[in-house]
Amino acid sequence: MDIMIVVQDACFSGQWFTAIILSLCCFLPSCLPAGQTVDFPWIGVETVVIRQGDTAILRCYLSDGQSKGAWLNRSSIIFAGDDKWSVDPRVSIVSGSGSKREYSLQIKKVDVTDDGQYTCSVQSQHTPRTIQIHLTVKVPPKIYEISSDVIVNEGSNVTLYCLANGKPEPTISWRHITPLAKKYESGENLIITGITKDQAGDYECSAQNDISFPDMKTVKVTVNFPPTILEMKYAGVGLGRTALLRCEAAAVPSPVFEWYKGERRLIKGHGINIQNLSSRSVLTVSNMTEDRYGNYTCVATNNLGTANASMPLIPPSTALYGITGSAEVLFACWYLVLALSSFISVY
Ligand SMILES: *[C@@H]1O[C@H](CO)[C@@H](O)[C@H](O)[C@H]1NC(C)=O
Ligand SMILES: *[C@@H]1O[C@H](CO)[C@@H](O)[C@H](O)[C@H]1NC(C)=O
Ligand SMILES: *[C@@H]1O[C@H](CO)[C@@H](O)[C@H](O)[C@H]1NC(C)=O
Ligand SMILES: *[C@@H]1O[C@H](CO)[C@@H](O)[C@H](O)[C@H]1NC(C)=O
Ligand SMILES: *[C@@H]1O[C@H](CO)[C@@H](O)[C@H](O)[C@H]1NC(C)=O
Ligand SMILES: CC(=O)N[C@H]1CO[C@H](CO)[C@@H](O)[C@@H]1O
Repeated sequence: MDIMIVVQDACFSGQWFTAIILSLCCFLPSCLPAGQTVDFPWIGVETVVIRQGDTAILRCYLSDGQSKGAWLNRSSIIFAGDDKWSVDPRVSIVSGSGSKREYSLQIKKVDVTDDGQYTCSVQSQHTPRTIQIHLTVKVPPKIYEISSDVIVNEGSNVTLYCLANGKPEPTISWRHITPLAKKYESGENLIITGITKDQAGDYECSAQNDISFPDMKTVKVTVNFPPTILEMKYAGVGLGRTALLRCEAAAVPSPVFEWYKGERRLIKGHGINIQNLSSRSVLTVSNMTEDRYGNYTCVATNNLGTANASMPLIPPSTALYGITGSAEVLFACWYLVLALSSFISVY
């Protein structure tokens, strides 16, 4: 190999720098005829793996006092002997004395752009050596974009996305945060076709690679659906007492309640009171009179639909327990339970 002879000659004539350049030249593709690669038995190839932001030390030793070294980042010279050619303040030489003189390259605050091939070239009186170090920079996963919270109607198709970067490329997975914590197929996009109300809630995107803890973010999915009446209850009472009717509905968004007696809409006032919480409404009829017995209807409405349920309010004489002292106590007690439970919201 002609170039080797030139290198050797340069070394013996003390032109160490020329020798370095010449030998380094062998690694630069432009120095070689197209398509040709050269195998140097005196090349060491190593890999250094480092996390972004950490300090990397690429080890190289000069065998004796006469040897000279140089460092290259791909094809550009960083150091030639003790002369710094690079303007990058993060790079420096870690030197040492002794029989095995250290000539290592230190790179502070390593970034992804530093990833690549570094070459330490050592020129000695006898044998030139080249050490190639591949610096692999790894980056923890980071979610940089995710769907914003969505509100959809039941039955819609929903697509959520989650974009993350990292090195190696993180894998993205989705989880529905429910007691069952259903897992979905991995991928940037989560597609839910024909969403049901049970699928409402928080969806967690997790981006994971082998560098550190996964990065996680959540998207809230609100599923609107029309009302259904879950329950209608009442505490019937005798004349002059207070009756309580409770209507409970499931709906998103929260329904608006209306009460009817027969065909007539009931409004507040004249012994009638309507109190509503997000999912339930309580109708209070104080000072029960004969004409207030009858058929009561609760109507729950939201922007997706309406639902109703009816129930007859009848005097206790026709009820299961009849008008007895103990029944009155029982009703009073039931009334209390109803009154209390009505105001303990399910949410
Ligand atoms: C290595 O070279 C690349 C460009 O080729 C540059 O972005 C990077 O900062 C360099 N790193 C060091 C440590 O010199
Ligand atoms: C939802 O997706 C399914 C299957 O991809 C499709 O057949 C349907 O038409 C879509 N529905 C809507 C409301 O876009
Ligand atoms: C209850 O109704 C009766 C008969 O209508 C009436 O005389 C009485 O004042 C009412 N009491 C209350 C507290 O409204
Ligand atoms: C109560 O009223 C509703 C609606 O007005 C009606 O559908 C239902 O048949 C009535 N029930 C009785 C027992 O009258
Ligand atoms: C109650 O619902 C039925 C259908 O389920 C409907 O025909 C009726 O009009 C509703 N009544 C009221 C008062 O909204
Ligand atoms: C949201 C809702 O249902 N609001 C109703 C609560 O009750 C009053 C009567 O007291 C109604 O007027 C509201 O529409």
